[in-house]
Amino acid sequence: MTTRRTFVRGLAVSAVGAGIAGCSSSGGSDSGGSDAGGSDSGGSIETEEGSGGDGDSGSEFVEATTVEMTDGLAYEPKQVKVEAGTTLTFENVGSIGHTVTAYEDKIPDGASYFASGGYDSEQAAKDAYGDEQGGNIPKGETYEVTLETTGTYEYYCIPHEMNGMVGTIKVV
Ligand SMILES: [Cu+2]
Repeated sequence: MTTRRTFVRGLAVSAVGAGIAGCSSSGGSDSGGSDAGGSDSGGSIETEEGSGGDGDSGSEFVEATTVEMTDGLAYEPKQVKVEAGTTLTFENVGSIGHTVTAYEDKIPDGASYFASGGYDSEQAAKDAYGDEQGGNIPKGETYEVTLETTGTYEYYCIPHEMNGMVGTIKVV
């Protein structure tokens, strides 16, 4: 028991650290901006707009069918990639309750809305959580969602959004 708990906590801590490192490295690119200025003015912007697929940035997305929710207030992996029609399972491996709540304006056009508790809108999910913790996924419980529409979905944990508990699913 003790060993397992230590292991889980260690994972959570390292994931948070990675997240922070990721943020600060992208934000910190200003400091190195002096050498980037000259060479970047070429066609790189046109290329990005033209392709639109974003397939090259896939290295940040992990192929997985299970996302763990931890006491470190994080989804692991934070960025997950699945094939359309795959069932994705969110599992609470810690003791603190969480939700999986899609941002209604950050899912692909035409995609079905999803939220733990089965709510059909973000507002309904937020209201239900505020009223009676509707949609809460307690310790040891899971929530499953099957996404059919390709594209990128962003979601969050209602009680821990302010702690950075957000995630992204890319359906391909
Ligand atoms: Cu949470």
